[in-house]
Amino acid sequence: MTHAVCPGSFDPPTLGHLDVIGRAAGLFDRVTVAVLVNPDKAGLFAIPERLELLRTTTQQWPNVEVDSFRGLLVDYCREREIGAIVKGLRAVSDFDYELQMAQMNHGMTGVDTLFLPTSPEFSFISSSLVKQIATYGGDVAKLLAQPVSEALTAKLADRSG
Ligand code: COD
Repeated sequence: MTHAVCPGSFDPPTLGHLDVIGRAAGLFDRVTVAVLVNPDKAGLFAIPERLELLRTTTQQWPNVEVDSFRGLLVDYCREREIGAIVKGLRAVSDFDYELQMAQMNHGMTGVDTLFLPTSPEFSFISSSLVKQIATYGGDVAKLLAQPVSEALTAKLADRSG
């Protein structure tokens, strides 16, 4: 059985993330979406909220599961016998850093990284830009799945109220 991981911060998950996850689900028997627990970065959404949003928005793919991890991604892969890391590539600017991480991860444990080129309609989307635009009242509903868009609106209303 082929098993891949789609790792990330997912704060919050965007349509770009979901595009990569869905395409990975078509390529592998099993896909784990793994949210990094970063003790140095609180983020806008708490980890359980991100997990819940990912579970809700990936339920159309029965071979996708959602989890969180701490520490090194390669250790997580080794413990769960995950053979591949799947990443989306948005632009050349992503590539330099992603290549370095892929080579480092392969050098440490032999786990390979597969890059899926972003679908053009999602290439400009990032969680950080979505948060920035939404914070200043911009409309980001087209960049997010509906449950994520609603959660973001509620979160920002909570914070300002
Ligand atoms: N279109 C396509 N793909 C996208 C888009 C989009 N619009 N937006 C994001 N993506 C993809 C990217 O491939 C990205 O890698 C992934 O989704 C997740 O994106 P983010 O922004 O949620 O997550 P990042 O980039 O903050 O996540 C970084 C990791 C958590 C994957 C990385 O830091 C990591 O593996 N950390 C664990 C510690 C570790 O092992 N460190 C050593 C590394 S060598």
